Amino acid sequence: MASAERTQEILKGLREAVVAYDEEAAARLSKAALAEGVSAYDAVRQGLAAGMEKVGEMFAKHEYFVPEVLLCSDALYAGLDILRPHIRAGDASEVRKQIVLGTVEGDVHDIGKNLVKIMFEAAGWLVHDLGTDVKLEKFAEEQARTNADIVGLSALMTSTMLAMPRVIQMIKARSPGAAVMVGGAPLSPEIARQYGADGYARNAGEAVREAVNMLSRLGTKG
Ligand code: B12
Repeated sequence: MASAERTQEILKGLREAVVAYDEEAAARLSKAALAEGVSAYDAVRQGLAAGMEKVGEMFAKHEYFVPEVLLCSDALYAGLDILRPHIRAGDASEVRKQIVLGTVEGDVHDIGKNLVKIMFEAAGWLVHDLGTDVKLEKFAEEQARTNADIVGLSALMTSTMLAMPRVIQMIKARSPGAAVMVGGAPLSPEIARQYGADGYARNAGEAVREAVNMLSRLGTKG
């Protein structure tokens, strides 16, 4: 069992490895976490995911650009692949929640959607990723098939985001209890409300927190 100081050292190292897009260090420290008895869940949440949140902030401040963000996510995945099999159900209330995620029809932008996916996976959620250019009815079908708690819709264009209200209606008609969250650069909290979405998050760093808040606000699940 690692001492408190050693645990903090490993968690800090994991955060720094993601920010420095150092895949080798992320993998090495993830193995060290397991070998020394640091909880895999803490290593993901307080290590890798916290590092990725920092990367999101750096992206927002134009300190990092898309290529760096992608390299950081490679480092995050290098660690996540090692730690994920060791996360035990019940480690946290978020574990085993499910989200259907995709970019709406006509839109092929997926860098942001993939970052959102990473953050949910890092928090232990099961993500059903439908990819990009997703046929509108597919979101409701997949939600009904999986009984996912949330459907997350992404759009990066002012033209494609216009389909969101229809998608939300289709989901609600089929499963009134399912919550819908929207995101993407042209969206805003006001547009999300107008569209009938239950939640909105500005970036991947805020998405999981907002999803958890949304579910407890709605009181349907979670
Ligand atoms: C990279 C990029 C591309 C790449 C996409 C590669 C890929 N695999 O994604 C390529 C080259 C393919 C591309 C193509 C096109 N693009 Co483009 N593209 C961009 C660019 C430069 C960056 C987008 C990006 O990845 N940002 C980085 C990520 C991290 O940020 P993000 O996507 O906003 O995601 C964050 C949040 O929005 C949020 N989020 C995102 N989704 C979700 C979902 C949920 C549920 C939640 C909670 C949160 C959330 O969290 C994310 C992470 O923090 C933008 C310009 C810009 N600065 O935004 C233009 C841009 C989006 N593209 C644009 C256009 C017009 C096009 C094309 C039509 C160009 C053309 N003429 O061919 C095609 C469209 C093809 C299509 N049918 O979709 C326009 C859209 C204009 C508009 N307002 O409608 C933009 C804004 C450029 C511009 N200024 O004109 N593009």
